[in-house]
Amino acid sequence: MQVSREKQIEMLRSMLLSRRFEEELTELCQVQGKIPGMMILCTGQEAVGSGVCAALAPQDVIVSNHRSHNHLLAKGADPRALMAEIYGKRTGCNKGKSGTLHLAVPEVNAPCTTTVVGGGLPIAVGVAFAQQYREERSVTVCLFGDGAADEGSFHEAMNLASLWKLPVIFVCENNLYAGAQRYEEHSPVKNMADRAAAYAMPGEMVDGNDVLMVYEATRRGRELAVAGGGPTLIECKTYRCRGHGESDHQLYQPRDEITAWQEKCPIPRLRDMTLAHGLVTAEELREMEAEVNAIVEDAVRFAEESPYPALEEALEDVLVQ
Ligand SMILES: Cc1ncc(C[n+]2csc(CCOP(=O)(O)OP(=O)(O)O)c2C)c(N)n1
Repeated sequence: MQVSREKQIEMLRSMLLSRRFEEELTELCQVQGKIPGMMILCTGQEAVGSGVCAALAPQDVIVSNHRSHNHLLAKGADPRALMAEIYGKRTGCNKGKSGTLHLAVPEVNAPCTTTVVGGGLPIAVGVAFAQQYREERSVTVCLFGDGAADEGSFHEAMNLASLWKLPVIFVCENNLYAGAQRYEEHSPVKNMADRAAAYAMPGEMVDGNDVLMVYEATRRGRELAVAGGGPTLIECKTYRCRGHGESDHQLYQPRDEITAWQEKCPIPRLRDMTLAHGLVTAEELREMEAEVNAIVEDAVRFAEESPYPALEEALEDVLVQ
């Protein structure tokens, strides 16, 4: 099926925004030392979140993980509120209490980012159960890494989702590494998508650097799920171009492997294709890049000018039972 011009432009813009946002984060934490704590980026993997979210409706839910910036921006999170949160400011989407690793943006139906590897899977199944129970026409997408697919929670989530035909799409972002461990060192199956057969659900393996393929696979998974057909497992083969976090020197990643994958970067891939097919002009592309730069600049300014939360605020929004 032909992906519309509007969708292609939307995905290109979404990937560009995500890349620019994270380039700025690298500068802010590594060069300027303005953001404390661990910084985990998705550079090179943008086609996954941007492709998935472009195939979703606003009412659909995503459950993300520690590598979440691209997912949240693609789902429509406000870059200002995200940046302020990453700075730990009161104007952040979680009032400065989550920082980069636990971002939640309920307004765009991204209620949970969990850093517990594999922890998002049962949560997503629970959300999908609620959607089914309430007879909503919506789905939940759980985005997780290849490492998470080797946790027990993965198997439990897949089993229950299939048994109850829940409207959930499992998206495994296989970036070849789980921390410093290569895929082959932690998983005996060649393709994570093959595991779908064990739970009687469709499994699709796609080039995770091809945003159109990711989009199409998600669209199919959504169609099936809202029709009551149950879950799908989509494995997106991609690559983590930076270290696990920004303090990781990537000594275990062969240099030529990184270079080879950088050459398969999803952004120029879609940009060149849209240009070649006459879907955008070079001038329109320049405008899009300028617009994205301005959004990120504005988000940084907003975050810097925002106050930190007061000490007493640490006791607010705490659930006591
Ligand atoms: C239950 C649990 N075990 C271990 C960790 C430490 N840890 C954080 S990220 C990570 C690697 C996860 O790899 P993967 O799921 O492939 O995601 P990626 O980082 O590649 O996006 C590990 C082991 C954790 N946060 N939670």
